Amino acid sequence: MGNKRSADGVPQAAENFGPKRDVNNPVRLRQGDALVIEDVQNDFLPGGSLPVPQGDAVIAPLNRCIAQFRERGLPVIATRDWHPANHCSFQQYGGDWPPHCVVDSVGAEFAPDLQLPGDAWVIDKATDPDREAFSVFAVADFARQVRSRGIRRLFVGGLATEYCVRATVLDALKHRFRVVLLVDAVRAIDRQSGDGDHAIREMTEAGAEVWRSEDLAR
Ligand code: VGL
Ligand code: ZN
Repeated sequence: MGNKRSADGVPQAAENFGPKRDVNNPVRLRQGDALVIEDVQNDFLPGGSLPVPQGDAVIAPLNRCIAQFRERGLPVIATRDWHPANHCSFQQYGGDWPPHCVVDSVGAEFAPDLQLPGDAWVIDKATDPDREAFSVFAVADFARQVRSRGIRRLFVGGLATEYCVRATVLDALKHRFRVVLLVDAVRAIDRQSGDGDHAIREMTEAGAEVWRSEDLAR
């Protein structure tokens, strides 16, 4: 038994913790906004080595967001889980996971259907064999670089809700960025039923706003 889902598979917590959606009051993108796409890589999709259930469902909403950010000349940041073959998070090296997203493998490539712009800012993380790093803020200098580009608000989607998305969102808030969680553009591994919804609750309690991709003003 999985936990409860709305018909379109969007995490149930979205209904409980999201804003009261008002079609007359959509989120307006502005200077200082950036889109952050977490780890939409083949290994996290159905058929990959660490598949997130319905992981491929994030691609369509993310493509809509990419188009909107592009139209306004706003930056798109895409992260990659980018592990050496002997990474400590792999079971054979004492970690929790099957090997996944190994540097330069097909599994580590971005999903082919993800319409990343040519000038997307690609950030590799968890590249050190001895250190797990879910958050993109674990990458040296990331916060300073983002801030130096005038970015103050991050719209975050991708995989997986309770690992990389959660860690990145909580770190972003600690670094005093505003954060919008794109709730229809995330999916959870849910090793324990409810992990994803619990993570959404933690993110909102820490100060993230929750919106859906279609709530971005046209
Ligand atoms: C992730 C588990 C292991 C993630 C990465 O991107 O959320 N999860 N490595
Ligand atoms: Zn990983």
